[in-house]
Amino acid sequence: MSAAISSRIVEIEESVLGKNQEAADKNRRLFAENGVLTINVMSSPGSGKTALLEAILSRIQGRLGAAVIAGDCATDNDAQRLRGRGAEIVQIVTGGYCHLDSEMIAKALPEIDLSATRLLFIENVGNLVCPASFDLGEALKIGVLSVTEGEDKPLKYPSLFARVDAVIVNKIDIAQAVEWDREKAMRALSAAAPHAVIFEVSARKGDGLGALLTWFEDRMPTPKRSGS
Ligand SMILES: Nc1nc2c(ncn2[C@@H]2O[C@H](COP(=O)(O)OP(=O)(O)OP(=O)(O)O)[C@@H](O)[C@H]2O)c(=O)[nH]1
Ligand SMILES: [Mg+2]
Repeated sequence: MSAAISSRIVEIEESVLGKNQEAADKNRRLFAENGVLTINVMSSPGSGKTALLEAILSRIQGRLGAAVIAGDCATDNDAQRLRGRGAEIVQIVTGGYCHLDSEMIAKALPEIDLSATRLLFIENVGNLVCPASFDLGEALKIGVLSVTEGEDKPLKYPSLFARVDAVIVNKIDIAQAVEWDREKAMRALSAAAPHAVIFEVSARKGDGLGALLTWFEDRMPTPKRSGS
């Protein structure tokens, strides 16, 4: 690749990320004004993001206002699964794009009553690479790693794991059956995500979800809107 072409690619990347950052900053201000804790959930396809959100919404139903923006390349399957648990659900179908960006989130926000929302989960498109580069305006980035994926994934996809505030190790109910090497995984996580809090959970059985929810609730901001 010539030097001219590669410098043009760098310019385009910078302009895409710069535009993304502007909308992310606006989203973040809106979340802060409304006292919404926004959580960007990222992982490979099938690690259990939607299953986790189904379990979390069922637990907080009637107690905490919650909403989910679910990103998917092609379907609204996740939104259909998440409905009926007392939360506002918005599906973004990206039409093939491998990640959500902050402008997509900004366009979805009018569909959510932020003043009644304390927790807003964003289920990113299943992908361990692209979502990591796009700030959506969230307060917390969460990585999900399931025991069926292999203990080395944090080392193979370091850009995502280096950015997350917490890692949820999911599907621990089947850890033994798939010979999950917990020590090896924890070594990989402490190298790739040294600052992340680790939660070991089963979205299916409910193990570990109480501690995870307490961690979220401890981080919920108070609304800054005047009169509230
Ligand atoms: N045994 C077990 N299976 C789980 C658990 N969590 C999720 N699964 C299963 O894993 C499969 C994938 O779960 P999803 O929730 O669709 O995963 P996802 O990360 O949302 O997938 P994408 O949206 O496609 O990226 C489903 O068959 C779930 O039932 C768990 O804790 N234990
Ligand atoms: Mg999903």
